[in-house]
Amino acid sequence: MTVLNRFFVTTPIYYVNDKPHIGHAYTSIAADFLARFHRLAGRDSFFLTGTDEHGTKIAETAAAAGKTPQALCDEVVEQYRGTWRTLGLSNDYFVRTTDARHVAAVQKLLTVLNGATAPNGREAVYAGVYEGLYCTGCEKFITESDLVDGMCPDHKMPPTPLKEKNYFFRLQPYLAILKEMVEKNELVILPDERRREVLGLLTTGLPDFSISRESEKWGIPLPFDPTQTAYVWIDALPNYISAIGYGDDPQQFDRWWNKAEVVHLMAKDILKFHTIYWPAMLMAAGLKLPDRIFIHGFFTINGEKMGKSLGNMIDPRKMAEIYGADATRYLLLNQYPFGVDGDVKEREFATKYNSDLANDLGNLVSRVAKMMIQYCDGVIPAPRADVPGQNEVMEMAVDLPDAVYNHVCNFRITEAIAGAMNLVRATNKFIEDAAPWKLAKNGQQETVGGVLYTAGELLRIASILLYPIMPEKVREIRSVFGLEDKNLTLDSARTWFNLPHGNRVTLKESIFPRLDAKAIPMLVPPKAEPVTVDLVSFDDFGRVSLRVARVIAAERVPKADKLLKLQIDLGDEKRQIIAGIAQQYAPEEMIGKSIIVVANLQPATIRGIESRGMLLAAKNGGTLRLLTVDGDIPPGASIG
Ligand code: ME8
Repeated sequence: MTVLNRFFVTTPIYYVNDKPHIGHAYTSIAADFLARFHRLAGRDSFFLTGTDEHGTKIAETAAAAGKTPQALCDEVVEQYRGTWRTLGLSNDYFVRTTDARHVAAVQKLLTVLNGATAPNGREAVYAGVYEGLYCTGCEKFITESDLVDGMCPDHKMPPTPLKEKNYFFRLQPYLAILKEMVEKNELVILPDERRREVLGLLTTGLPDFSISRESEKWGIPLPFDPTQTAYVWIDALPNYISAIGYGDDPQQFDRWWNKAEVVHLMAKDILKFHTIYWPAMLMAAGLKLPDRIFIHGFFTINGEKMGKSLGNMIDPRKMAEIYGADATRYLLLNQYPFGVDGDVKEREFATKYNSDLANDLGNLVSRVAKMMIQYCDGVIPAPRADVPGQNEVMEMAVDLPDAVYNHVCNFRITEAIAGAMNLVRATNKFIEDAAPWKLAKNGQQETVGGVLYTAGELLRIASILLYPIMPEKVREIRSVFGLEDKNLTLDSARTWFNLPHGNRVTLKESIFPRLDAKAIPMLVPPKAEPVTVDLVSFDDFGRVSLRVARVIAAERVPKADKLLKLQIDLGDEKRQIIAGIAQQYAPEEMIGKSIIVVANLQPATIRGIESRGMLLAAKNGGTLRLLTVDGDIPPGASIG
């Protein structure tokens, strides 16, 4: 394969039925990493992302929220844009399928497809009737055999039966051609496991697919039959060409589609659309195919599929509030090798942050800077040839930029980052071994300078290699040593003794402050422990008197940090109870609340104070919430 000096990378365009989660962020950060790295290497790069805004899923979500689909899209798209800004994405364009530019390009493509002839001599697009089960969650037809207990296994909802006129794309005649292209790696599908999966699909054969819907109105009308709406996938896939001028800018389109290496990134959930439907559509339209399609891993959270209903979707912006944007990028892309499915364990974020970023990288920066300030009057010292250990560490570093870039070119993102971090660790070891503090004690001032220069030089090289994953932090690191952005290039990482001696060193604060893992709020709440109970009879339950009580006064119990003493009104009497809620509720918050108490509990003495009754609360791990009564129920009312 000839490597074109232009690189065009895309993410899927994400559905706007909900705000982004770390699965979306994972693909987007990976694309950003690749685009930034290729730019470092001098490749002209274009990074595209955006949102998928048409179709039944969006229309239904909008209706449920009492909004027009466009209003919902306009709202959620800002969540995406905001999140990508927070995470420092350097996308060159953001495509929305509701943009007039995109709509015009899709209509142009549909017109071309409608006039196209398939390789078997028949028309590529034809009208027919579709009858089947439609899952709105997947935005696709599914078969009876896909269902589990009558529901779509991915979306846990029953599909809708549909029978309507549709236009179809004649896929059959393209399958053999596509298979040959995949076999010959003219269309590269990675990793190999996914390539084999695609070859399997191409061998067993797939039916023609429908490209329009009669029943859905939220979408792009077919130019040759406006009673029909383009199927959401037929509308979405062409974003990859509409965004670079397919409809309106032939020069730009030629530059980024025909004369660039085109790479699509995604997870396995949308493999078939990208590796079969999209290439077949492109062939029918007489357009070039993408060059490489990379299917990265799909991940679960603490062993479960991420989903709104499970309440385990991690918001990347919340993650960035805790760890910082660049560390979030680092932590997400380092969860497991790019291309391999895995489980995200939130507890490991803090451990990895502290070990890799606070200890290895952050400490290295402060160490080198502090020693330059202490031993070299706050300026970068001059290099020296006779520094102990220098040759060994230089040998490791000399080929590293190319080795790391080779990983990048082959989507081995995790290995690329590990390569840069190994240089950080090797630099730490070099300093430990050379022990400049000992040399300083022995009066070997010039060698101290030489050691620190080499350490700074290694750090400079590491900073370039780490820039694509942590752009802002790397800028901070480089500003400590007065390094200029214009030298953020792979060539500069390949060139030795580029650290300008004489530069002033300024260390303000720690680049990656250590985090106290225990103090970090969990983004995914722990699951409620399963509660096992013995069955009780109706009569047993009837013996418990549950009543509404109003809190009249509340105070803390001295020397008991969990207890509150409450005076309560039970309608016909006033009582005192002791409750273990002081860590969750302040005394003043309690006053006036209508709570539920077990009124006929035997009195007890707690810390020498009498308690006559017990209030009810829901507990989950360390979280505790009172049961209260909503509305106008007077104190004393019984609960049944
Ligand atoms: O499918 N692990 O949009 P979408 C890893 N609009 N990546 C994940 C992930 C997870 N658990 N969850 C989501 C659509 N992703 C269509 C695409 S493109 C022409 C139209 C990432 O919002 C991953 O990239 O459901 C996946 O393929 C994509 O989000 C699906 O995003």
